[in-house]
Amino acid sequence: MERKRSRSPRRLVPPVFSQLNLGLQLLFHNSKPVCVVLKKIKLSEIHTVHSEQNPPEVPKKYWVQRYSLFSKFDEGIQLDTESWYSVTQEEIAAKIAKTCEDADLVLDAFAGAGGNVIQFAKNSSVIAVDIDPYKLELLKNNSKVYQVEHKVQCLEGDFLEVGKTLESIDVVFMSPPWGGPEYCRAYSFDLKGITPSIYKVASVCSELTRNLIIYFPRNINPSQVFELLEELPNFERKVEFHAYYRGNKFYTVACFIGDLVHPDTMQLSKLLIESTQGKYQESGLMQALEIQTSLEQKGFNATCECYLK
Ligand code: MGP
Ligand code: SAH
Repeated sequence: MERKRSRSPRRLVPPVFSQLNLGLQLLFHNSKPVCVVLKKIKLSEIHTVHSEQNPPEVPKKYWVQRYSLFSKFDEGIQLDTESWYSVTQEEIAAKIAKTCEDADLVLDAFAGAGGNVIQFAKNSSVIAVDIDPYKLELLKNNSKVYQVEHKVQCLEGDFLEVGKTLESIDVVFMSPPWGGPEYCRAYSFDLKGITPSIYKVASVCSELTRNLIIYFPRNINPSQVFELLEELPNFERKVEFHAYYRGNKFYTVACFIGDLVHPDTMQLSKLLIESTQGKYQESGLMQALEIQTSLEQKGFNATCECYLK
């Protein structure tokens, strides 16, 4: 009898790499252009410590990585069960915070025990929202360990409600619940499974900011991320994916949407010309003037108006 070969989801090329090329690309989603950048970001070796027995309530896998979660772990960091598996590793949180270090005010819509909040608070004031009051207790404790507690304002509640009460924020970050460690069993993570609805969350964010960063599992499907743009009508249609790697292990993805993405405009103009052949009626991707200038330099005066909004 012929044996069927089954390939585990882990061995397949993840959707983000099967659908996108590294570097800059112009794609069309729902017939509208989206400027997409995919970068691989290398992390240093994980800091694992095997010497001590893990406490019974903490899975060994996370316990041995505790100093990669928080380098100051021994100075009094506190986590609960959900935080152990969902906290953002310190090196990744620091890299994300670096991308928006000039922001005065950052909002973390799903703040948890503070993995991201602490790194944002090194450069910016931070509003930390969480529906679970105990998470905010942990976050306050952990912010003290890193001496940034004076930069953090905690708001308890459902972000869908709390977000509506806020005004203009420079950058909104979120690392929503992915449904626990089982998320990676599927080849493609379904954004529709996130509670609360990520589409409703994006819609609330569209009133608050022009800069959104979402932390996603490695099996994220990019076309579902482009669907989020429908909830963000005021945003530039630009999305940048940062795929984090440790050695050969693909870890997680941060997705930057809006003004935080700064693609090389000349390169983008070239892509626009090549892929639309001057037929596309509206751009929405860049300042019209920038497009006009670069098109003129290439002798495309006649098609210029096609690209203006
Ligand atoms: P992981 O999949 O548990 O670890 O999470 P790893 O080492 O990739 O597991 P493997 O055994 O499959 O190889 C990796 C990272 O994703 C964690 O350190 C968290 O930062 C983040 N993460 C994991 N989960 C289950 C969640 C979640 O539910 N919500 C959020 N926001 N982040 C999560
Ligand atoms: N980035 C965090 C981890 C976030 S885990 C860190 O590094 O520590 C996701 C968090 O979302 C959990 O703490 C959970 O309590 C919170 N959450 C779930 N539903 C929420 C909602 N509707 N509004 C706000 N927070 C919510």
